[in-house]
Amino acid sequence: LLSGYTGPPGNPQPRRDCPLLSPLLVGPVSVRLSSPLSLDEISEKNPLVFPGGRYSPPDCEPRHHTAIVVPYRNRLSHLRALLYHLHPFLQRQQLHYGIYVVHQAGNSTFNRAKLLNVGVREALRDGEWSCVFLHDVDLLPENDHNIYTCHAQHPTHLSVAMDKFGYRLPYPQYFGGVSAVTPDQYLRMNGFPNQYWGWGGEDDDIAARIRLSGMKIVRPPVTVGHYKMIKHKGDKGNEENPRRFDLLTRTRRNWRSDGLSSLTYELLSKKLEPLYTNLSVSIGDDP
Ligand code: UD2
Ligand code: MN
Repeated sequence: LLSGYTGPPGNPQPRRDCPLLSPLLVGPVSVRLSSPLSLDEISEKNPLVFPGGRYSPPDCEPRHHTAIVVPYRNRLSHLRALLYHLHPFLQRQQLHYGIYVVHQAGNSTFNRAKLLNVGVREALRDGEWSCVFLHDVDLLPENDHNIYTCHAQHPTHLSVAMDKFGYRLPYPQYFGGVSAVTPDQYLRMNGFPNQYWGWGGEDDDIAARIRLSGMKIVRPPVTVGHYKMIKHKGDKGNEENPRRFDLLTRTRRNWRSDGLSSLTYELLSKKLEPLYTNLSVSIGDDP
């Protein structure tokens, strides 16, 4: 090849792959727990984010394509803090990413795992993603070496060290907070349970599915997996689920029939907001 040859005239030069390790990473970051900024102000700070909360690095070909799915209802101040923090965080990681907020419409009992099923299915419809993150709205990562990508074989649990648990894993099978799956892993475990209405247990069910479908949980080092949880009280409509212990005894029997394979819902709207894609969804209620 002649040095300096840039291809036939008018043909854009194929872009260089992004480096294996982003040069933009800074390591530990301090997070502001509540953002005084409005969504408009956050948009102004993120001029390269496209409608729907999409981003792709401007100067290199991204190696990773990550959708972030956030189960959501009535937590606007947390959502603002998350978007304020996460957009620059993911941009420093040089990812191609998109943020999906799955909004449970109506006042029925909250169902985090079912919302996650909806979010994964709808995000994958967009055909861009090789990795899907399942992200509580109130968790802010404190170290950008905690890279938001998937492991090829096994589901990942990212929020291993949270302030609320004294920056330690509360128990070995813990899978709550922030985790990630590839589309293959998601299919293999038949997604997440649809039957956990109200607070608790659904994360342990997901961890059990991972084991039952022959996979394991991988994690970043504790020093890197630091998160702050914005302090909050329990939400109305998400009271402790008294049936969670009983349901958990049945995961082994139920995981193949309850999950992605039995998922039904009505997508009320899909709207490309400046900082995220809003999926408004009707998922029914605790029978
Ligand atoms: C823990 C887990 C969480 C989940 C939950 C039990 C951590 C850090 N997280 O969270 O992953 O397993 O226990 O269900 O340990 N949400 C709303 N609106 C509501 C209710 C919930 O948006 O009215 C969403 C929101 O994204 C929130 C998530 O659901 O972060 C989990 O609910 P939570 O924050 O009330 O529960 P928490 O902190 O005990
Ligand atoms: Mn929380």
